[in-house]
Amino acid sequence: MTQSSSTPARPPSPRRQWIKVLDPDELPEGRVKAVTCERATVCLTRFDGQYAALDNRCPHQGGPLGEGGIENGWLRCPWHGWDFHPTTGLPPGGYDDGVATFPVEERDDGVYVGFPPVPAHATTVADLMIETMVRWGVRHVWGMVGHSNLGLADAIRRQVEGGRLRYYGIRHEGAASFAASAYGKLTGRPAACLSIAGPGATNLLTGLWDANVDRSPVLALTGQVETQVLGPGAFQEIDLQAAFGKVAQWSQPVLGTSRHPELMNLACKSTILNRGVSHLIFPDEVTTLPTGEAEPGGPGGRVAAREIVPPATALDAALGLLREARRPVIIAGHGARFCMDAVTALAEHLSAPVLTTFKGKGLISDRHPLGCGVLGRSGTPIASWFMNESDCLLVFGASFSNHTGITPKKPTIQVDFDPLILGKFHPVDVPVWGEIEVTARLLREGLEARPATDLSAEVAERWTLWRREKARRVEDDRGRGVGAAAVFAALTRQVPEDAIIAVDVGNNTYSFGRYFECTRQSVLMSGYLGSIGFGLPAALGAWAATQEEDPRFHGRKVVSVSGDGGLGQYLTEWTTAVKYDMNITHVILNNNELGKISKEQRAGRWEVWQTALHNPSFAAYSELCGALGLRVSESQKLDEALAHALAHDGPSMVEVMSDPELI
Ligand SMILES: Cc1ncc(C[n+]2csc(CCOP(=O)(O)OP(=O)(O)O)c2C)c(N)n1
Ligand code: FES
Ligand SMILES: [Mg+2]
Repeated sequence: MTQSSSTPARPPSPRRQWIKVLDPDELPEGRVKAVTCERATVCLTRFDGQYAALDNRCPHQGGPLGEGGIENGWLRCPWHGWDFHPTTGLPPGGYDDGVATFPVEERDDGVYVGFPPVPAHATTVADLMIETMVRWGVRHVWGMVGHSNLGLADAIRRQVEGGRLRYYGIRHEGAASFAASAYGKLTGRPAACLSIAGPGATNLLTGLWDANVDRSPVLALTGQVETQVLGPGAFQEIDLQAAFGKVAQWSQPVLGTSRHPELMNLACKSTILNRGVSHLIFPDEVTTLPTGEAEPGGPGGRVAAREIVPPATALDAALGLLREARRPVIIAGHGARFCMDAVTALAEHLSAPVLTTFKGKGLISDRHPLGCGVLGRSGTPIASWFMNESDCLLVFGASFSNHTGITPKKPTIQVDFDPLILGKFHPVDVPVWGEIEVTARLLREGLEARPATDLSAEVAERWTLWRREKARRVEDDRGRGVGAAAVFAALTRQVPEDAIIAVDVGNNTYSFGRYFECTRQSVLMSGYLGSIGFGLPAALGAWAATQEEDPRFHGRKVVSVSGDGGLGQYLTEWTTAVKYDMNITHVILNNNELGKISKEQRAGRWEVWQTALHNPSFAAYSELCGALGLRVSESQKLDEALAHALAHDGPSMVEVMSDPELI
């Protein structure tokens, strides 16, 4: 029969794909088995000599029928015991709303199921929002996939497979947020971390607080229970907006009726401009809703240039103070990280020594004729000497923490992009609200160059004294392990000049601040939060930046340093470094104790209590994970081991058996 021209042609019915699911007699009579093909999972049954294939999802709550059993002639769901006929899928009682079935054929070589074709993917809310995130420049996500974020994870997977995003599955969500925070500190650009609802989300909190207090841009993407059960306290439901309310400067749930790209636009804009945490909450079912014709968002026209010029009055006051000063010094904090060319040019113009905060360690080379190293508790006597001898402090991007101890007793000019930081802890003579690079340039243009004074000779003289003292400490040996001065002297010799170094917290880190001499390295730390455990996950974050094209980071070596207490917090992340073949060298100072706490207990006249640690051999652990592991017990062996580990192509760990007293 021919079709009449007036009847529209019916679209050809989609062809099933016949796939072999069982060998002959693989499934005994009366048994069931789940098989997944073409993204469909079927529950195969053999009952009364007949094979059948039922949809594996129980219509009640999605229970896996293939994990159930046949009893008294009924297939029973393992979750709440609903019954279905093992071959027709129909429920008892003559109802017809059972489980869907798939056609089955018994052939000579086994049992085949006719699977329906996989429907074409329709863009979802999650697809649209993740694409928007990528358009804003987010290149990396660290996280753990799970029940309440699978729609979101699928959207991330699509971007990863398109080569526009990288994803790293970590072992604890705390490592995901630390990695993202470290990436933000290093690059100034946001990265994302992903978790499920409830415990995954709460695990993110420490790293997010790290980002919050150190002003690092981080996007937190958390799953949430379905909106239908939100409120009364469903499984893994916590009030995420309340839990993240203080740590995220922007936090919003994504609803079915939201303007989805716009929410992501605002999350990204806010994390970049406020340099803090933005948080999006994705109820499970919302992520997979179709989006129709909606277009993804992006940064075009949403972010203004930020090179703001300080007010003329503030600039004039700063110029006046600097013209009078005989010995001005510059103090650079983490906030000056991306503006050091301009700050250093100003320092050279004025022949002003440059000190840094601990978080700013390395912003000027310790080999620069005006570089004086770190000021404060983890600092050098060079920096404190020049602060005390100066008659004017010019401070860029520092927050005046106790740890740094910038004196309130000297005339001070403070420059920052955030007006709330200006004069935060004590009044300053000239607070200058402006972008640091612009302000440093304007100051240089407004000031006469100072003839090269003998200050650089004085800087060199102070370094000679300090290096002499450090050399004496390198020789210290009580026969109870390697001293920190020797470790960091060897690291100074061995670590590449442009390495990225993530440090931790504890005596090991204070010693790093004092003894390690920077050239062009970038140093990352958990500054205001001071969280032990930061070092290794931060290295995961820094390594991601080295995989980008950006010449500022591309191909640089990543080194992390921690104590045994700190590394213990995220030890399993070493398997993450192995899984993604990250070229990271981790140096652990193993002194078998929470050394900094023992010291505090002694200093406070407490009993030294509960600071001893029971450790594995970290070098052996590293080998067990599939990485290089080296152990050093004598300072003479440090250089060789470090050189070997640093040259290793892949993750390597150097465990230095350390004397807790030689710090
Ligand atoms: C998450 C967290 N818990 C506790 C502390 C308190 N704390 C500071 S240093 C330290 C000891 C660190 O020990 P270790 O990593 O072995 O370094 P060490 O001082 O021995 O070099 C502790 C527990 C902290 N800063 N962060
Ligand atoms: S999910 Fe099957 S009975 Fe509840
Ligand atoms: Mg220790």
